[in-house]
Amino acid sequence: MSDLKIAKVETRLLDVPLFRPHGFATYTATAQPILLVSVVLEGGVTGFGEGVVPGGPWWGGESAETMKVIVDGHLAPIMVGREVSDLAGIMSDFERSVANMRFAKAACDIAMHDAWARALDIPVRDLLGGRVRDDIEVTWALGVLPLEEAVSEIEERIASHGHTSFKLKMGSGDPAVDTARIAELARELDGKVGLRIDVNARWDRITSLKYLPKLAEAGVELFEQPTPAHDLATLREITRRIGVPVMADESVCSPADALAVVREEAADVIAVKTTKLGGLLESKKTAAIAEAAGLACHGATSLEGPFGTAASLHFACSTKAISYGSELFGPMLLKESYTTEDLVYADGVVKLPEGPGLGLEPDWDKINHFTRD
Ligand code: MUC
Ligand code: MG
Repeated sequence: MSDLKIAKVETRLLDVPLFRPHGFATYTATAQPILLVSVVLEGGVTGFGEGVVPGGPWWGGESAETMKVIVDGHLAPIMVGREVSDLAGIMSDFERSVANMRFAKAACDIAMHDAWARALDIPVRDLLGGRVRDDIEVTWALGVLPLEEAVSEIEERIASHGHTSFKLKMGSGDPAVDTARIAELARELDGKVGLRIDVNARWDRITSLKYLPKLAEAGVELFEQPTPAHDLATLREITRRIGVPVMADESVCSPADALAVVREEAADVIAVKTTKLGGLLESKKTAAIAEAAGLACHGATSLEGPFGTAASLHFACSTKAISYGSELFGPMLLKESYTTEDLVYADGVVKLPEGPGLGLEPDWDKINHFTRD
């Protein structure tokens, strides 16, 4: 028997209510579906990962349900019986059996990192190269909301958690109305906090070139993925013409995508989501490409729960290239979480939890409560 051998992989679907609905460009979520993946080692240690997309399959095609099919039927059989320290080899074997499905692979990558680090009694950050920081700034994201509600949520978050930057979701309605809403919000806030927008790839070239300059004039400080993922030429045009930093999100779902953005000079910042990239190893490669090219990286989120967010935090705290802050606020959007201790958010930052693995322990009563029948 080897303590590090993977004895079994378990999955369960959770539906975790949000404290308020979160409106995206094409979908409004009231709960976050999460595939909780447990990797159990022969020595008795268990590691946890989360399969999460923002609300549903509208973002990238995968959902918590598709992930369950892929993990149970195709990825778990590759993991079981292998040493967890074969992690890089297991991830590479995933590619031979399953194309794409990066969110599902990320959940397994993270659960294996957690199990391995717990077995070694070290934090996941140490498996990822060690410390560059102990906390990171957190941008709070607002769903699509009427002006008054947006202003009051921003005021509340400044007072309660000291956020200094806010992301506003766009792309859901008439671009003229949507732009007027954000410009009005920027006027009300009068430079008190940083404002950025995420259009989730919903605008075409003409719409972007018409409305983004108005948002620049209103003081918006970052444009996240205004145009479709594949259209790097337009992203480059926006980056060159408007004079506000542009962040690529949907355009970068692999290290090769990051290289394409670098070659096309299509963006200033890359949104690194450990989920869409297929886990911590692929995120490291993506960040390295950005860093070598002089691009900034943002510690982005798919609205993970506590384990997924902690994984992205260990990654950000071991990766110098994550130089453009984070939006690792996912657990705060949940009405209630499911670990014995919560991640600590204060003064605009989230702190890396202490302890082995991801540094969080499951609360099984809550997990059972959120588990889908
Ligand atoms: C995205 O596209 O960035 C992150 C925050 C949020 O509100 O939506 C996500 C997804
Ligand atoms: Mg985005």
